[in-house]
Amino acid sequence: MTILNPATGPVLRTSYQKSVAAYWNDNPNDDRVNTKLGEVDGLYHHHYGIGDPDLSVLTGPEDTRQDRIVKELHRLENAQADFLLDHLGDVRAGDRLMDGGSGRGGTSFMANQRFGCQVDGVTISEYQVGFANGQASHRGVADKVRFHFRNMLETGFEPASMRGIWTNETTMYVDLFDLFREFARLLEPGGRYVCITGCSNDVTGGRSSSVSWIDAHYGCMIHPRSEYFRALADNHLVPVEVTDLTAATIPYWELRTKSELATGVEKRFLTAYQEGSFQYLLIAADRVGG
Ligand code: GPP
Ligand code: MG
Repeated sequence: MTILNPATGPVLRTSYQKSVAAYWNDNPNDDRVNTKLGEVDGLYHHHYGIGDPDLSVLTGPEDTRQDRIVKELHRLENAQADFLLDHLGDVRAGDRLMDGGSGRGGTSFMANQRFGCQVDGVTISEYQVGFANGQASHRGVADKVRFHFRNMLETGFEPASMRGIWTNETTMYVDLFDLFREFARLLEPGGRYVCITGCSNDVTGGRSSSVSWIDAHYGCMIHPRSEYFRALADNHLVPVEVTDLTAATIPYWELRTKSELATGVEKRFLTAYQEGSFQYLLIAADRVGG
């Protein structure tokens, strides 16, 4: 059955998009690294962490060590989302924000908690829409935080309707020129776009085997750093801040290697970051012009 977004037609337009949706619809069967962390405080994330872990979690009683690691990894993932939200600028309770690729909703709930405003999350995974809307009801914020089965490349939302938009590790699934064209359409003049992403480093030349391995693991297509800035510039989005978070995320990955929830991707991230072929970036940009 083809599901239509009433405003735009089919939500999944290509076989690649269908395969990405299938991955995230089937993922819950083998997803303890995200569900166990989410259970700590009810914020379920699909992104990584930043900041200095408290390494004392690795010492102390062995029977509770794994729980301490889980809590610490989750704290670093919350810190990453907080850092992203710090860059959305002046958001008022009457504003509207959009989460592009909203996953299980963690960053959207944190945004609503912080700003008190409406948040619309879009994802092409129907499982994620259901999970996140369930969380919204459970948290008593379903009137303000809503998740939609929509494609962030063609949301169907009204032009200039968003004060801010973010993508938290989701841009590696889409063409950046198509994405930023849609975001430029959705943002009000002076609105802010914030992106946290992993990108390949143009300076090191072609993509490394670790970056290719990460792509294969998640079924994504990591973009070079340069492509972000070309696609932003082409779409009336002017960077106001760029932060290289690579050094800040390495300790998260080191701690994750010590968790029984480790998935095997940890050493690829560590190699890619340490050899310099991959970077973890925050980019904040303003919507300018007509
Ligand atoms: C997944 O987070 C994030 C992605 C699949 C995007 C890829 C990100 C890059 C920076 C390349 P997750 O929390 O679902 O992954 P995991 O299950 O490994 O924790
Ligand atoms: Mg995760």
